[in-house]
Parts: sequence; C-alpha cells; structure tokens
Amino acid sequence: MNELRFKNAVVRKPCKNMVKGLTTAKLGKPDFELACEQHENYIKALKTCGLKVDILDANEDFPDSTFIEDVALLTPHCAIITIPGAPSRKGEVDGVIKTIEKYYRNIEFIQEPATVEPGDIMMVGDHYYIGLSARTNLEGAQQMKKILNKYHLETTNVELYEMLHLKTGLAYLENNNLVATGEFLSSHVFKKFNIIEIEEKESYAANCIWINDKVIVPKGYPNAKLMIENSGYRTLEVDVSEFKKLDGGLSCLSLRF
Ligand code: CIR
Repeated sequence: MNELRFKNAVVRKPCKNMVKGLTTAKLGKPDFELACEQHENYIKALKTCGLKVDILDANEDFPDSTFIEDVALLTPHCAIITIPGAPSRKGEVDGVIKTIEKYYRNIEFIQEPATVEPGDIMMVGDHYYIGLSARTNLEGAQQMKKILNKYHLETTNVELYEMLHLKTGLAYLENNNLVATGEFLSSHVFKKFNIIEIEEKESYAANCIWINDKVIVPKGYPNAKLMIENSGYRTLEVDVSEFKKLDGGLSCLSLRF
C-alpha cells in the first residue's frame, strides 16, 4: 500500500463548443451528448476511488476547457496556476481559481513568457518530471522548478519529440511502477522504474490514472488493462472515446489532490 492518498478532484463539464477543440487525432468531431455521458461516468469512477468531486460548469468560451488538468498543478504543498501554451486555452483558468482557493492557502502563479500545461508534469513523490513540449517551454519549466524548490520539491526536465504532453505516454502508478509507451521507452530518465510497457497499438491507454491504489484505464485497451492488473492493481474502465478525438485522455479531465 502507498502512503499517498488523494481526497479531492475538480472537473469541468464539457461544453457544446468542444467540437471546435484543438486536435491532431483525425478521428472526427466528438459527439457532445455522448461526451457528457462519458464525463458523468468518469466522475463516478473518481468517486469510486474515494474522491470528493467539485464539478464546475461548462465554459463555452473555451472549447478545450474540460481538459482542466492543464491550468493548474495541485501538489500536497501548494497550488500553481499555469499559463497554457495553446493560445486558445489562455484564460481557461478563470473560474477554476475560486475552487482552488477553497482548498489551498499557498497559491503560486506562472508568469509570461512562460507557458506550462500540467499534462506535461508527472508527480513521483517529491519529484516532478516536466516535459518540454510544444505547450511547455523552458522558461515554464524553470519557473516551475523555482516554485517547487521553495517547497522542497525537485524537478527533472524531459525533452519531448513526438507526444503532445508528457503524460500522453506516461503514468506513474506509485510503488516505482511506471506505465510507458512510445518515445519514453528508450529514455534513460526513466530507467530506474519498473516499466509497464504499453504496445504501440494500445498507446492511448498509457494515459491512465492511479488513485488510491486503483487505476482508471480507458475502455477498449485489453492488453494494457491486463498488464496493469498483472502488476497488482484493481482497474476501473471508463470510455473516453469522445475526448480521445480531441487528443485528451483520462488524466486531462481532472485535477486530483
Ligand atoms: C489540447 O490540444 O490542448 C486539447 N485538445 C487536449 C488536451 C489534453 N490534455 C492533457 O493531455 N493534459
């Protein structure tokens, strides 16, 4: 058993304008009604893992705003409000801060010209891996490091070559177990972990989430699910096909702390 426990999650309902969200997936436009249904099932799964869930209203001004993970990093010691790298996503954080203030006294802010999307940040205990991507720049990683160091938290930068975000291809399941796929399989940075290797055709399932010794996995990736179960975890499956159409995965849909 791991000593880390999450108690809370914040999610934001999908908006009708999600059909205009950023994507490279070429899977067609998401079905809004189905996305809402899948989002409700996602919330149920979070609750099954023992979390209290704050559900924010949809924000039609920002098509990608349901991917709430990218506007803040919530650590056990502080909250860090970020600046997304995608121009259409700047400003998404308004409306989230009020909820974060309910839970945090230490709130820090990333400042321009830095950009950081916490889809690029993976927490491993007191250590944070930060992906340098098209969305998170070096200035962003440096500001993150400075803030995290203040709270005795360390960082390591990881250069990204193909993936949208660091956690598009990685998920830390505690107890030194790391789910990985694609470009991260050959990265020396992650050699010290027990790697649970996800094959290319199921690579989408590398974005799964550990919550209090359970792992939420996307529906439709049986080999990945089995490998995670064989590593000793109970899994919960949630269908997120409509969010996949926007390059989003399970982790992107919530802030967990
Ligand atoms: C975007 O391109 O920004 C959204 N369509 C998907 C964001 C996914 N977020 C994440 O991986 N943390």
